[in-house]
Amino acid sequence: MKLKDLPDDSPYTPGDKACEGCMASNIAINVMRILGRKTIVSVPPCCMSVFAGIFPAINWDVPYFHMQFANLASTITGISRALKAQGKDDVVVVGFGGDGGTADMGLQALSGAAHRDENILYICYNNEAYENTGVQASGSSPFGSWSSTTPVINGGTGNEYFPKDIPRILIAHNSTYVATAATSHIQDFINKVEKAKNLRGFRYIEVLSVCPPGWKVPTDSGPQLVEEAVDSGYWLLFEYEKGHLTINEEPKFEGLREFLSKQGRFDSLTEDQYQELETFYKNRWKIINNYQVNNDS
Ligand SMILES: Cc1ncc(C[n+]2csc(CCOP(=O)(O)OP(=O)(O)O)c2C)c(N)n1
Ligand SMILES: [Mg+2]
Repeated sequence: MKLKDLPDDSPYTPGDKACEGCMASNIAINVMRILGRKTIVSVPPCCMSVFAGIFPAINWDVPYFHMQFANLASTITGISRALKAQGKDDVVVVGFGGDGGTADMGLQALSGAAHRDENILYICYNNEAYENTGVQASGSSPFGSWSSTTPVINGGTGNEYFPKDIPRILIAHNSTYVATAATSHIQDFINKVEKAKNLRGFRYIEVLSVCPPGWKVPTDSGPQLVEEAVDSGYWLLFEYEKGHLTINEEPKFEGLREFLSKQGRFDSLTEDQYQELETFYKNRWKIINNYQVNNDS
């Protein structure tokens, strides 16, 4: 599907209660424009479950289940299996999870579903912290970043840990489809959601999601920051399908310092921390690039 053919209708209706400039809201609208109305949705506790409201003032215009933190993947597995028992194969069962719910609290259920190759689509909107409850660091938060649990006051240095690589963990499960996406590369984003919609088995897409209050950035800076994240190698774009990994956009490795310096959460970054970050992103790229190089060997 080309961008110009994207239907205006979204089963996630606009006009939610998300913060100004929230990218998660935009991701929900656009993913649902592609998935369409034969879709069942589940969302665990996270910003998205809050800003979409509660019944009857809710933005989901398709069947929707709000579940507990740890069991998004098992919830959508149950729905998917119930549909199978009814002989229905044309309904997409999708879960939208935040990075905290995905990389930390829901990881066990996610791993189980990936291992069993359950027929589900899991979209992780990664805003790199537990934003909804006041910006606590998650397993996806970047090294050196401020959060309310990794303070930079009183000699603190921000987050001491590097983010978990959930796509790579799921590739190691030999999952049916694992991809990363960015709203700046919208055709690539559409292609991936459409592909995932039409495949059967375990499908996972992780999308970078700028959170202006959590990242301490202006509310209109999200689209530009995502582009810079891809250019600088901070956010890689690739997809893994049937044992093959494809890199969709080679990072230019330009502008990492500028990208970080635009975000208040990195205000206290030292030069040593910056060097560590740069090395981390370059090494991660080498690992992913090797997956592609080794495809046919
Ligand atoms: C078991 C449990 N612990 C804690 C909470 C409180 N809680 C609700 S939303 C949330 C943050 C979720 O973070 P993430 O999954 O990254 O989504 P985001 O808020 O960033 O959109 C937390 C900690 C909860 N609902 N349930
Ligand atoms: Mg989050």
